[in-house]
Amino acid sequence: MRTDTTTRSVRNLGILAHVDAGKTTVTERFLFLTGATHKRGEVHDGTTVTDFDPQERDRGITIFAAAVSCDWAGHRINLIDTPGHVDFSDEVERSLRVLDGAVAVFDAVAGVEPQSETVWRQADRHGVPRIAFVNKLDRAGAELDAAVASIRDRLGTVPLPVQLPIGREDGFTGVVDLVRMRAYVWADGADAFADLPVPDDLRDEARHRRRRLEETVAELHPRALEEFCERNALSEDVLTSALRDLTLSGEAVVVLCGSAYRDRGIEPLLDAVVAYLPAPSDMPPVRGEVPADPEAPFTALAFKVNATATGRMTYLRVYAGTLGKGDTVLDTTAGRTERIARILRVQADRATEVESARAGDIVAVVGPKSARAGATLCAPDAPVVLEPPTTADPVVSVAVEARRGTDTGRLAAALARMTDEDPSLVVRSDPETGQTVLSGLGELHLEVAVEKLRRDRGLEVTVGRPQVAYRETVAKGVTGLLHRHVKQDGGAGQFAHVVIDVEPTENEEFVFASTVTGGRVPQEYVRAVEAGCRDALVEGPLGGHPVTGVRVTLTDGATHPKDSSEMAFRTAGRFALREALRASVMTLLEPVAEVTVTVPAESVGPVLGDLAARRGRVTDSTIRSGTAVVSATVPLAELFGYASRLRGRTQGRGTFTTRPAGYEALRG
Ligand SMILES: Nc1nc2c(ncn2[C@@H]2O[C@H](COP(=O)(O)OP(=O)(O)OP(=O)(O)O)[C@@H](O)[C@H]2O)c(=O)[nH]1
Ligand SMILES: [Mg+2]
Repeated sequence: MRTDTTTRSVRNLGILAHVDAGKTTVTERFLFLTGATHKRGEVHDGTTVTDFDPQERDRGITIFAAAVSCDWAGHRINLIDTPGHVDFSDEVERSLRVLDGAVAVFDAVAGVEPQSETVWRQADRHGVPRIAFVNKLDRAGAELDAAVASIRDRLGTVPLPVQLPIGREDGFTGVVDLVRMRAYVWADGADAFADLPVPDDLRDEARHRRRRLEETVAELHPRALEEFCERNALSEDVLTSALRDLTLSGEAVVVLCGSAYRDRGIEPLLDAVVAYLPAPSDMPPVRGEVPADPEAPFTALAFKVNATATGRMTYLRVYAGTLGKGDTVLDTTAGRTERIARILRVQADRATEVESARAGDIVAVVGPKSARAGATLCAPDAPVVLEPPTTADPVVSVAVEARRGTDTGRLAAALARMTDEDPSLVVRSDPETGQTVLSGLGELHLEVAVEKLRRDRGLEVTVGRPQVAYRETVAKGVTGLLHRHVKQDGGAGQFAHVVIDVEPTENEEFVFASTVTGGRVPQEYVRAVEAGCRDALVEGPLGGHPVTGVRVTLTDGATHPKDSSEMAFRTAGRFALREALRASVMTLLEPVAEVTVTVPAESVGPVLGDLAARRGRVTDSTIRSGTAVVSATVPLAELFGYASRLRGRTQGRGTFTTRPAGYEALRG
């Protein structure tokens, strides 16, 4: 394959982290230092480029993934600043699907936090190579070594620190680069950092750490090992290329450090992005699908849809080929062709029009009217379907209603558009009450959605109390349940007999097996029974909730030479499982969350009492230098309103984070 210089010099990366670690601030500094912007915005002033939504500015958090680009050292960096709050992890998932690499940002005081671990695992699943940036080294209590240890212990990876901080906390002024063995110092008020020899008092420590870095790299990398054995040291060249290889293979993670807020350590981080993270052409062809070749047929994945005042923007990651303005493309997901009216290079809330986009690019297009997030757009004569990003199941719902009856239609349209933009939001109408129910990933997710209806669409809505999504599972099953489906309705009769066993499974999945012998039930009917069982799982006997964690075994059955059909067996399967579930001992499951509460030590008593009252189970509790950290699993239903309650009990000094922890039997 020929080398394409354009594709080689692109870096598509995401900035990932726990809430508040400093992703948006790092992004802002990238834009400033590369000359893409002319002033530094601050999150607390509501002036950053990527947190441009009014709600983001008010709340001081990122809610929507924002795409920006900048140029550094002859490379084009397309980057996506992602939200850290757990309720928006679907936004992170969609971004990860189209990225080639990531910078994981950590707080130097807290180290690896719950959501850092979640996004790390997400990136693992997508095979996205990453480098780590330990931020906020200027804060009191910041400790690079402790953060590195938590990366090793909690993320189970091999951290490779390539820098040594100069100065501590407020006196943190720079870093020693252990690859080049130079010191970079950022003086207050200076335009650029000084590139200096390693200071005398750090020379021994720097040599010692360089040695450890070389040893670790040599253990993991055959060519480095060869040189290390020959020369008892690694050259800068071999070390750099080994660090790149180890990053791409995910065997180890390069760790840099700094303070984004104080503008320290950002230029070396940009250098590391270029040096270690992959170009589109370095990645396995879209994880096995199409090679990153601009001459190949056009193939792109829509990962974000945004309905703006100027029209519907569809964000694309182009994997192969070249897209020109005016081209017609096929949306294989929806099965329709769309014309590309405009191609835009996006800078957060601004965009410049371009004539074309090629393999490796991230752009937005105007024209497609129906492509949803996750759709594949491709050349009409070379149809492909790329794997869409997965969407998490909603766990919290609220009933929404337009305050003015005349707004009902507008509300429905606005909700439909919102679920197009964010597939983790689901709208349905409650069959019993007729109410419109909006479901999402958490209380904040829904609060933001409702606020968006108010602000962007001027809709006044009444919102019901949040409810959690329950599930049902089998505690004790039944064996030998026989269902006879025989129906004579004028035409051809329907005949199907099935016998099933039902048991609980270990995890939450549905397992189906057949032990029928002697061809008593032909294979196509067995498949029909399985489909019928899946139909029955939609509504359990306890309260009509989805059923999980069931193993169904088809043990026997009977057919009729004339009157059997797949349809008859599917219906029989559905009724058989429905009856079997009614006869089984069923358990109601509710979503639970892992909660980590950080409070002043003197408030720990009331906080523990409150968690117990919320049916929480404390799993860990530590007190260190006046601060208590309590971990607990708590039913999600009990966490509504917890934020304000905690603030009240701790005079505003308590904070907490949550992380979904699956489903558990309803706690008494
Ligand atoms: N002391 C200190 N504060 C920082 C640093 N970097 C960021 N902050 C502050 O930390 C807060 C959170 O920073 P953000 O950049 O919004 O963090 P984020 O990771 O984008 O947060 P979310 O998008 O909401 O998950 C802001 O008040 C920043 O000013 C740093 O290096 N040192
Ligand atoms: Mg942010």
